[in-house]
Amino acid sequence: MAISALQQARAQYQPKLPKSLQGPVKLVDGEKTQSVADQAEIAKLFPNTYGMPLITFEPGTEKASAPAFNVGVILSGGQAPGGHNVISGIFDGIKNINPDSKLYGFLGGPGGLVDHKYMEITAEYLDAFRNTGGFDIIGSGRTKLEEETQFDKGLEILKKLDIKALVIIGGDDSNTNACVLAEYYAAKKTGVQVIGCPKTIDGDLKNEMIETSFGFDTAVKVYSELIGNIERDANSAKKYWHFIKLMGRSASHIGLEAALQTQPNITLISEEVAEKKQTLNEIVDYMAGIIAKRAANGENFGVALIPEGLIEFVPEMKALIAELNDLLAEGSATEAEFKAIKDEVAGRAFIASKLSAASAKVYTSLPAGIANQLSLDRDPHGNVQVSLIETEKLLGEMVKSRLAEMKKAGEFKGKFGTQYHFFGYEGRCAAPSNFDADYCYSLGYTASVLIGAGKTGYMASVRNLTAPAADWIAGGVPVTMMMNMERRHGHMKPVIQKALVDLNGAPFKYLVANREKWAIETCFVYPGPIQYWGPTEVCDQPTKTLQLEKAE
Ligand code: FBP
Repeated sequence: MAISALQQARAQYQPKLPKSLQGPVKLVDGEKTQSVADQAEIAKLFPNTYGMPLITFEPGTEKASAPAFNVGVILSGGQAPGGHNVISGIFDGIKNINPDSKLYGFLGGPGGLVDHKYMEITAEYLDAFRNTGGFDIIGSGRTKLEEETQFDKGLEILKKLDIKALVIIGGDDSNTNACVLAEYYAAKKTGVQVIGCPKTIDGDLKNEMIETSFGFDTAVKVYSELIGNIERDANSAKKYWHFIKLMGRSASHIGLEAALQTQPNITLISEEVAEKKQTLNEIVDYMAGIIAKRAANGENFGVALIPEGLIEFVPEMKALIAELNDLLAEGSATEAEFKAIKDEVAGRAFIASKLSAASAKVYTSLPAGIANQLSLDRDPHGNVQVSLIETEKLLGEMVKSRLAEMKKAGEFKGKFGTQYHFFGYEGRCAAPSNFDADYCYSLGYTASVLIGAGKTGYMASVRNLTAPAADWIAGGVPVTMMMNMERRHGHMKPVIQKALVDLNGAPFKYLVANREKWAIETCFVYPGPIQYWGPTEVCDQPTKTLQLEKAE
């Protein structure tokens, strides 16, 4: 198979490990833990895995050795750069404990465990994937592991393959489910351990013990390169406003980090929109105001960053979406009546007639294309798929109308031409940055040590990430420690608390302190492509988010 020159050279890269993992490892138990909230309920739901101590690794004197054992691994959910290095870390870690240990990969995500689809990951097979992006080594999937029948089906194959431990590499929901599985297998005394690893480009799986999820660093660096290139194009041609939507689902961490790296003119942060209870018109006024001010300075160009989940955070849109979800629920009479209407204008009028007065007003004020997307694009659960809604175009069209009104009133004398972009998939499988290559390998290696020590219900944790890799602190954090109770699909459930952008945190405050200047003046920064070789300040920098948080 042909591989690129970069891939060939990158295959030789030996990821860096923290000092504590470079030789024999000593496990040091810390304080007993409790969940971030709802302690009594969570303790009751997880009698076997609640309250366990934090674990920190230190350099030890005795090399761990054990009879050969088998481990299974699952990649769950959206791709994130570095997943292959987590697997490499697990592989090298378990072979270090006993060279006859084996690693099995379940294929296509959690569904592979339930459907007994697996492969053995051999040294030869793995070598082609070291330091590469993607999840194609075993594939990923979004099947949720939630039902006891799935756990039992999984156990059959784990027992058949004599697997001692399962590593689940996933986001907050997958790690929540990993913990439920750990508890279930512990309660049934199956002898199967479950360990989690924090993955997601969205950056919303983070807390005191998990400083960042893997993949965030590389993905945002890729988007920042592209944004920087667009900024330079905008500043060269001086004729377009680029509206760029960025992945990240509900959280705006990606948009915030990309803004810190590239200093665009406008950065919307969903969490701020929610906090200020901003309406769509207020957001549009804010954007149009900046565009008019720049136009007054003769600058009819700029760059605006828009988080993927924005519209869910605009209270009036949230209410409208909720009403539409109910109204158009699969199998409902209204849905059937609506589907029978072939004319789009009549269809929109029909929907408007069924909505509350407030939601009807918002719905009819939307550009026709967006109103159609809201009523047509639904997921298998009957929900509007907000990620498919072209928020960047919605805002572009609304800003255009607003600027036309301002022109009539003599408040805008410039020109407004737009280009639209959506960056997400471009970054999810990029070759991991040195940071992610090292971080992921360390996470995988950490998981192997936790397995060797017989732990279950833990997430691999590697901290102190703004220091050189040798000084990173590795260990384990009980997953129950990150949990609280939340309402999901009408029921209260224990889940890992999602970390949205903290409006009191240093990264957001930095944006606020600078955004007026960045809006009017042209302060673009062009980060360029990720570098793998060269000066450490170019190749090994962690994200600005991590650096600002650390300096707090
Ligand atoms: P995870 O939370 O599973 O890591 O996925 C994140 C993400 O990349 C989001 O940013 C995006 O909204 C979503 O996946 C897209 O999902 P899909 O790959 O199913 O289109």
